[in-house]
Amino acid sequence: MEKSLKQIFDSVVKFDLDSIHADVTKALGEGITAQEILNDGMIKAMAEVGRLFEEGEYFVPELLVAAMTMQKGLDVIQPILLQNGIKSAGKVVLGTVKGDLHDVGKNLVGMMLKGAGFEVIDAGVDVSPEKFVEILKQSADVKILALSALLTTTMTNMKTTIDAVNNAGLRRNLKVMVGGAPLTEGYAKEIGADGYAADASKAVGLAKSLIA
Ligand code: B1M
Repeated sequence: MEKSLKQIFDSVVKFDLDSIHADVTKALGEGITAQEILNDGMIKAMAEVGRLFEEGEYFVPELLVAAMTMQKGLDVIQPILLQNGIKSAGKVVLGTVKGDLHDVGKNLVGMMLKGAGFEVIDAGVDVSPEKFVEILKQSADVKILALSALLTTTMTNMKTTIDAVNNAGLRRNLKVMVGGAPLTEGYAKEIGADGYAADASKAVGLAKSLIA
């Protein structure tokens, strides 16, 4: 791994909130691309943080500060990810489902969608099915509802959300896409989603294909 990428990796794993901004800026200055910084620096680091948590070396507070560190790093590359934005490919409502507080992946998906020209309404985290329905009722022309879940215990709330949206009669011109670490293509089909994406860049391809 290149030295600057290793530095970014280390800063996220050791949640060095003070140096991550400078680390990412330095790497960009050296010609390392935003994609490389994201995939080989920050996302790899979060996988390592997850491993340390599973092994009992890290606890919830460490997870939290690592996520804050990654978010701070993402803020630096955000303008680059947004650069290619062509105005409105379509409106997307994006949120993490009820009971789930994980938002780094959701934010990344939102950033990439914006970069691809989508207008993104961020519903936040721990969003109940009723809240999603309310937001969809209030926002005209939403083409896609994008749901994120990181926990096996909350992914079931994607189905509850989809059912609530269907029952409210909002599905006619609306596609639903889902994503998040515990999900699979098969699960997405089972719960009645129109598509599943494994990562943020695949989410962009999927969103484009859903409204094509
Ligand atoms: Co949590 N947590 N966490 N955590 N946490 C995981 C998810 C876990 C895998 C860790 C582990 O055990 N290895 C585990 C889940 C186990 C499971 O259910 N299978 C876990 C657990 C158990 C928990 C708690 C229950 C811990 C506890 O309290 N005992 C608790 C639950 C709280 C809650 O939500 N109710 C909890 C809490 C937290 C924090 C709040 C402290 C913090 C999140 C802070 C925040 O998000 N602001 C946190 C963190 C940081 C993690 C890990 C370490 C990192 C998550 C992350 O940000 N990844 C995570 C372990 C891991 O992922 N390796 C873990 C980086 C991010 C870029 O990736 O979010 O996967 P990700 O998003 C990807 C894809 O999944 C996909 O694209 C993204 C980019 O490529 N994607 C989509 C995501 N959403 C998408 C939507 C799409 C398409 C693609 O379309 C709509």
